[in-house]
Order: sequence, then structure tokens, then C-alpha cells
Amino acid sequence: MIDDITQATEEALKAIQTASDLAELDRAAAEMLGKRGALGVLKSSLSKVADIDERKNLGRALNDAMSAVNEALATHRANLVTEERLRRVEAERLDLTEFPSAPSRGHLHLVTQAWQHLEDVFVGLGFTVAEGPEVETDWYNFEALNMGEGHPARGEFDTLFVGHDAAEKPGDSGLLLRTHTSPVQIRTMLESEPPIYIVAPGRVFRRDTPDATHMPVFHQIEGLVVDRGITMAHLAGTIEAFTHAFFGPGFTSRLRPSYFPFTEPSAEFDIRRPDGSWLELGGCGMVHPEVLRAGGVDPEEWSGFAFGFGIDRMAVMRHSVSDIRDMYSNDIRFIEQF
Ligand code: FA5
Repeated sequence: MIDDITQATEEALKAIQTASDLAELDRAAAEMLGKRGALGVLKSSLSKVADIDERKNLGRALNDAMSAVNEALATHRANLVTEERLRRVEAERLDLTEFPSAPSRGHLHLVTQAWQHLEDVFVGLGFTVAEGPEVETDWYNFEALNMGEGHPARGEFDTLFVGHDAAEKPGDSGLLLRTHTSPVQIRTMLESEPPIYIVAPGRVFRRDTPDATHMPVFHQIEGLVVDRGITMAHLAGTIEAFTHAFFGPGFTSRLRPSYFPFTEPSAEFDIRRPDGSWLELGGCGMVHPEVLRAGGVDPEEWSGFAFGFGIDRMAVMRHSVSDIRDMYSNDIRFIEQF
């Protein structure tokens, strides 16, 4: 019988060790220690042992076996409880630690910011936004803007030519990269009837050598108004309203007589900074009757004004950047300042 006790104890200890969760352990304990379990049966058969000394020995062995099993049960139960708690804590864990340094957020390019801001300001003044192609015909870029072939003003636009075989209108001498946004004036007039109130921001190209105020690829915003009874006063008022809306109340504007073949009279427009200094931003004027005619608009019935200025220069001014080239240098130390 002592062998039976040893074997039952070993089996019980093995069952305890292999229980993988509390439910399994409880089941094994009930089986082993209950009346019908191996140790229970041995215990009840103890009374049948006739020899007192042997009964005492067997009883002691059984008690020792029971306490070894109970102790193993308690130890393994405690381990399983701890394991289960750790599993739950891990499953329900919330990671509240912060990034050592939050990933830095980029921003739109300064010119894109100025472009979008300009659109917002002009839309607020009642204008709609128009656009035209960057590869343009000679007719739209020059001819229709009152700069026929051989016109001396063409020399002021250092033009990049693309080809010489596409003729969209009589007199076309070829394709070029538009040197200003003014061809959008003609496209808009040909596509829609007056009254017209549009702005056309876009990229333009000139064979200019980069310096602190010039880039070969830069941006302009064109404005065109065609309606009945439009005068120079409307132009001056619009530019002043724009100056306040874009730069702030400390800024004012002025028009200076100038010359453009596509406007008559023509003016340069400057803005005055709060420190009293003036900066030239662009050109403007009353749309030339020839230009209205090229756009299919009768100059006897309609009049209009147009303006065009450099977006890059406005961005430079707004952020007090001293060199326009810095905006295109992709130097992260410069970009991060804005
Ligand atoms: C024109 O391009 C005319 N089309 C403007 C105009 C439109 C006049 C409608 C009348 C009516 P201008 O060549 O001056 O004009 O250029 C206008 C502005 O573009 C300049 O005042 C300047 O702000 C900007 N600009 C000219 N060249 C460059 C350049 N290389 N880099 C950066 N900005 C430039």
C-alpha cells in the first residue's frame, strides 16, 4: 500500500504542475483529494489494515502525501493567479508615454501661402479665379496684348521659346513659356462676356539671371475688370482695398505713371510700408482699346482695368526676407523659420 500512496502522490503532483489555468487546477484538486480520488480511496481503505503499527505508518504516510499535495496546490494556485493578473494587466495596458520629441510638422511654401492668401483676399472683394496655360502662343502672350512683331516692348520680356511651328491665330510665330499672366486677360475675354471680375495667379518664365529680386521662374497674379463705366478711380480704389486686406492697415498704396503697351494710361503700383519706405509691386492701367478688341469686347461699350504683380516679391516682403533666392534654396534652417 505504501507504493500505492507514493504512486498516487506522484500522479497528483504531476496533475497539479500541468494545470494551465485555475479552472483546470480546481478540477484536478477535486479529483485527487475527493473521496473518490486515489488518495481518498486509500484513506478510506486504511481502516481495513489490521496491524496497528502498520496502520499508523500508512496513516502518517498518507497525511504527509496529502500535505505535500495541498502545498503544491497552493503554490501552483498562487502562481496561476499572478500569471493571470499579469496577462490581464498587459492586455489592458494603456501607453501613456509621450514621444521624446513630437515629429515636426511641415508647412506650405511661402509662395503658395501668399498665392492662397491673395486668392482669398480677391475672392473677398468679389473676384473669381481664372487660369491659363504656362506654354502659350506668341499671339496671346504678345500680339493680342498690343505688342505686334517687332514691338520694342517685347525686348523687356526675355522670352524662352519652345517651338516655332504652332500657329493658333494669324500672325502666330510660335510657342513660348509665358512671360507674364497677362495672356489670361485675352483668354478670359474670349471665353466669357462682360462684366468680368477675375484674378489669375500663375507661374511665369523669363530668361532673367537670378539675383536678390529676380528669378527665371516666378509667380504673378493678374487682375482684370471689364464693365460699363470703369475708370482709373476704380483701379486705385481696388488696389488700396487690396493693400489693406493683404498687408494690414499700416500699409498704403500709390500709382506712378508708367508704360505698358496693353494699358493706357499705365501705372506702376507701389506700397508704402509702416517704416515709410516704398516698394514696387507691379504694373496696372486701363485696358487698351486694342486689347479689348482682341478679346472680342467693344471698347465703345465697355471699359476696364488690369493689374499684374509678382507674388514672390510679395511673399519676400511680407516675411521680411532680404533675398528672393532664399525661398527656393530648400535650406531647412531657412524654411523652419516660418
Ligand atoms: C508685367 O509683367 C505686366 N504684365 C504687368 C501688368 C499687368 C501691367 C496688367 C499692366 C496691366 P512687369 O514685367 O513689370 O509687368 O512684371 C510685374 C511684376 O512681376 C514686377 O513688378 C515684379 O514684382 C515681378 N517680377 C518681374 N520679373 C521678376 C523676376 N525675374 N523675378 C521675380 N519677380 C519678378
